[in-house]
Amino acid sequence: MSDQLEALDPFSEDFLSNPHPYHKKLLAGPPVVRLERYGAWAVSRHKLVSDTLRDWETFCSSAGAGLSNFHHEEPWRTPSLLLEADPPDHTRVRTVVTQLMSRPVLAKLKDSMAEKADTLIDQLLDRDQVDGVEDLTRAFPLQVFPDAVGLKHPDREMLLPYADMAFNAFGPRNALLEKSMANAAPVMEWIAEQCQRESLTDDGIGAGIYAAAEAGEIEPEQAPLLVRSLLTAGVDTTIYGLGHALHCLMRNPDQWQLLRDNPALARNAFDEAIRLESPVQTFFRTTTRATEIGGTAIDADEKVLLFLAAANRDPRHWKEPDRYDITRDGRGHVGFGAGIHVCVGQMMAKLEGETLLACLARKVARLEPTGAPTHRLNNTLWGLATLPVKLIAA
Ligand code: QZP
Repeated sequence: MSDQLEALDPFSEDFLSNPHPYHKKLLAGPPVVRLERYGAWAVSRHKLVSDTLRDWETFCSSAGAGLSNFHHEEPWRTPSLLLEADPPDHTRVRTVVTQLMSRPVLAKLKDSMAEKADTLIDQLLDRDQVDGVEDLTRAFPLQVFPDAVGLKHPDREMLLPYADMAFNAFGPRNALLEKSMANAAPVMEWIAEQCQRESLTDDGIGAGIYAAAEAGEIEPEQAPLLVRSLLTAGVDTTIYGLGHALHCLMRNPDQWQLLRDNPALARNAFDEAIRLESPVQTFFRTTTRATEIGGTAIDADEKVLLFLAAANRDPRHWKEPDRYDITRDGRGHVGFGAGIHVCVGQMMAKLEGETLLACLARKVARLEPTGAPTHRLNNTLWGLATLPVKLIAA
């Protein structure tokens, strides 16, 4: 059993296209598994994943949050000031971004977001051919998040191939990564341009980052890199999460009915989809010193792969872990990470989720599947490419 686990390739097509049976095997196995082919350690149990994420002094991020160890390998892009940094460097920039994603900022976005959801859903009601992903769960974040950042450019599609590259790049140099990087140069150039002050409106989160630089809270050259963080991490993650939420509601008519009866459950319905399907399946930390996890000794400068998705279904922690239950108390799930690097945009993501699902609950009587969904493979992200559906108006 343990030998089998050591031969696992969590970045193979086989694993990525149907991860849950593998997560079950990992959860039933020893607390830590040596992944021979990658020379990394893998952790899946909820307690160990959560504890590891919180111990940033032993499990650092500055050597990269992917398989590649920045102490030994050149990063594919300038490292992120947020994700790929440790205190004290991390702390200053994180504080600025936290404030720009806080409750008062989100409160101001709420009404316009709800209007955009309204308009979008009205266009789809009773249409025969709707792709739940393309027309709804991709279209919505692709509009509202860049709007919140203040991106002037009207065409946001380029954000998708960029995110595909970034999230594949946390894994090994396999065919998935090669394919997404095939046309990297123009995409990277476009992104870099959108991160400049001139590409941003005066009233968005991006302008807020530049204002923080003017106020001396961060260095001027850090501003475009922080905008880059928002554009990298803020769109595709939510797209995958919303796709899962819609799919979960389609597969669980009882939960859809609960949501229709009480649209106030929309926020939890979204968060529960994040727990159950975990759009961000995995990422890595690097040991700063010799340590142990669950009794297994681990040297310094080793990569540790954290299976967020497995932890989110660990039966040691969750009752009926495989059940989609929109009334569940999901606190403690690690779908947004945990500790000092916990998703800084999670309130924004939840606002988007709450807004779209509540609007659906009010306007749609039934979600009728009209074909089989397809998955989109990525070394880090798990989600749908297409989801044929008919939205029967209420
Ligand atoms: C990606 C960045 C799940 C995380 C690995 C998502 C993520 C967070 C931050 C950045 C990129 O700062 O570029």
